[in-house]
Amino acid sequence: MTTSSQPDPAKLAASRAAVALVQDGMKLGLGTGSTASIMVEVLAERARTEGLSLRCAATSKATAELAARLGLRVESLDDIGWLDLTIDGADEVDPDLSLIKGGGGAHLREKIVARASDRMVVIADPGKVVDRLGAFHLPVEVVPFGFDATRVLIQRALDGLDLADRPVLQRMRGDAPFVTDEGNFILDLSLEVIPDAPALARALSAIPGVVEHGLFLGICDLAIIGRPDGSVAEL
Ligand code: ABF
Repeated sequence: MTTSSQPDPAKLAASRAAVALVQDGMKLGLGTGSTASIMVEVLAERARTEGLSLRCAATSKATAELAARLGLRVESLDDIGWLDLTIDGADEVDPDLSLIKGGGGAHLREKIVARASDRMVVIADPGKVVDRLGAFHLPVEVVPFGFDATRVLIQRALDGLDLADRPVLQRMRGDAPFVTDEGNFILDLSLEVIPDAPALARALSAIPGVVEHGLFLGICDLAIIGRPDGSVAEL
């Protein structure tokens, strides 16, 4: 590992177990976030020591830079075409492998990469496992044009789903709006609990100004949960 500080042991355990699924010649999707960064370090070390030939598509500029700096071959998703396996973090994982992602603001690229993969594996620490999604805010990426109108339409959609009056807050970075890699804004929906995730996903996707929401339903194939003692559990 090249990180100066010691990596979180639970995230490291999940990363090692996920990287063990990688085979020579694979085309990989690399996630974003602190857990995915640890995984990229583990992957780069394994690729180096075993001489693996891998092609990688990154879900963010930050991950692309990290992976390239560690010697992994990073290409655009379009150049690679289709991926064998994507490994990514999550903000919440429920027992059905439904996810909330996007706390890092990269869920649009993360979803595109995950859907362009034969297999999507989530790596997480035990704090990410929930019975029901919703305690973590749900990120929604929206285009800047008509931003206020889009926010009103999102609020109305929530009203129709027994989620009235939940805060819909623009994500900020300091005094300025947070801007995604695609040049869009993020609205964070503070829902507490999501009674019907498929209905919410449909309602959000039907709003023109919404680019993508952070609900990943039916996308994740396996979740590897690392424990602080270095063991892992699979969902
Ligand atoms: C990405 O990074 C996101 O979709 C998710 O929001 C976040 C998880 O970050 P971390 O691993 O730092 O908790 O995977």
